Amino acid sequence: PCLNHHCKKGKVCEVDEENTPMCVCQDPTTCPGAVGEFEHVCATDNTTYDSSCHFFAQKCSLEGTKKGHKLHLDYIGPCKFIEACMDAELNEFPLRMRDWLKNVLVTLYERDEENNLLTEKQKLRVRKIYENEKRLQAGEHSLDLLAHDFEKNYNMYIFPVHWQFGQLDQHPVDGFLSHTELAPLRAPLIPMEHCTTRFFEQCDADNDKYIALEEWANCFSIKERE
Ligand SMILES: [Ca+2]
Ligand SMILES: [Ca+2]
Repeated sequence: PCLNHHCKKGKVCEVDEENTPMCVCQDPTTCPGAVGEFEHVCATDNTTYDSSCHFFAQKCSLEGTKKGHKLHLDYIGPCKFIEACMDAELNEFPLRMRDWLKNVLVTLYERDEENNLLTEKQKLRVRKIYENEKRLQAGEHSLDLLAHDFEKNYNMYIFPVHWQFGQLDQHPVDGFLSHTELAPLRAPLIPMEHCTTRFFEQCDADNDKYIALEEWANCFSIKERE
C-alpha cells in the first residue's frame, strides 16, 4: 500500500495495523551516509547536517513547534562564514543574476534537441534570444557592460526571468514562491554569491515570506507583465 503513497521530504511511509499507509517522520539514522562534504547542508539555525535527508528528518521531528517552523535549509555545503553583503554589491547582484538566467536558458535550448525540456512556445521565445547576434555571450562581463546590455537588450531578459519563476513555482503553482520552492535556486548559490540571502530577502517587499511574481519581476527590474 505504500508504493503509491507519497510522503513529503523528511517523512517515510509506514502501514498501521489496518494496513493503511501513513507518513511518519523518518529516523535520521536511516538516511544514507554522506559521501563527502558536498552533501552536507547548512540550516538557518547555523547547524551543519550530514545531508538534506538528515536535515528534513530533523525538521519533521520538530513539526508543530515554533523552532521547527522557523527551521529551513539555508544552503548546500557545510556552514561557513559568509561575508556581509554591502549595499553596492547588492545593486550589482541582479545584473549578474539576470545575465546568468538568460545563459541558463540559452544553454538549455542548445542542448534540448530531443529532450523537450521546453515547450514549443518556449523554444520559440528562446530561439529569438539565441539567434540574436547582438546577444552578450556567456562569460565574465564588467558591470558597466551588463548594465548597458540590459538597457539596450531589455527584451532578451524578460522571458528568462519569468521562465525561472515558473520553474520554481510548482508546489503549488500559485504565483508565489515559498522558502521551499525558492530553495533549488537559492541553496546552491549562497556559498558562491554572498549577496544571495539579502537579495531574496529584499525581493519579498511586503515581508509576507512569499515572493509574488510581481515582487520577483521588480527584483530583476523587469517591469512588464509577460
Ligand atoms: Ca508556489
Ligand atoms: Ca511577498
